[in-house]
Amino acid sequence: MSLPSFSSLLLLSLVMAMVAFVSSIQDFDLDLDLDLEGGRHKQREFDYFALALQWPGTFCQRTQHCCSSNACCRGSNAPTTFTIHGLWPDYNDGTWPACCTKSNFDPKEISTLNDALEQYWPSLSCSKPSSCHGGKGSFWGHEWEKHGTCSSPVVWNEYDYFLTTLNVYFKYNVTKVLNEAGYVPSNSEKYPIGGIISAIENAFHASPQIVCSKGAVEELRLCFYKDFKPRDCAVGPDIKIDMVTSKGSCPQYVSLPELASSGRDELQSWVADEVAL
Ligand code: U2P
Repeated sequence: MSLPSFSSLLLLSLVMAMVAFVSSIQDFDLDLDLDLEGGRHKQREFDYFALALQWPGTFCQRTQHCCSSNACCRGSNAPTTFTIHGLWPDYNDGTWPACCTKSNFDPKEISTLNDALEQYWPSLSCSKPSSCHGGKGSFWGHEWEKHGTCSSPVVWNEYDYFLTTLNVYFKYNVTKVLNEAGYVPSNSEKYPIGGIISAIENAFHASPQIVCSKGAVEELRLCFYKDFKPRDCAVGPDIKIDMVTSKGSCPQYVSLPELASSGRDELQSWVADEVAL
């Protein structure tokens, strides 16, 4: 067998170098696709924001017992306007990213916002929601870890997430718009859901999404482009019209209940319990 010539050896090593180069490029692509964070695939950038608001008059009807973290139990100081549930980055197809980074909630980072958050973003329940990386935590911690961490490249840190949400909430005052249109809290009136939606569309030039429970408005969502200009919540080109509608789970006529007085009675027994301890 004759030995390979110098030129064929050179050709062979050139080919091998090219194969190694091409496969290193492919490995690099693969690394980008499989960029793991906290053991899960990195989630793609969201399409829009939903500002989710809750109606205490409906939520607080569910209060079984009281605790210091539940704003339903503040007696005459319980909230009587829509309060914040969260600012949610969403996809146009009706799904959403969640728990995107390992950034754990740190209450110290938002201590200067505490008073505003207690007033406008209170928990309306005593139960502790699950945190992203095991265990249970606060309502704010849950919202930051589940949704806030998915808000880049618009919002990058915890403080910005809460401040941005408060600012959007103040700018688009749903309670005021509804009151001015005659939709005031009442335990006897029922209002046409179409009228409520129109009042919001007229004020903000975008359709909200409304969620009901037993015929009462429970949650109302306003939606925004990434620059916080209002946009319709319900339909994008790639979502089926009946998947999410403005009316959500609501009947033709809905109620906007006043805050239940039972919360106040329970407050007294809760305060008494605390004092007795
Ligand atoms: O609607 C029920 C729960 O689903 C989560 N949700 C809903 C819509 C959406 O766009 N994004 C989203 O996360 C909410 O879960 P939470 O943030 O309360 O854990 C909502 O309560």
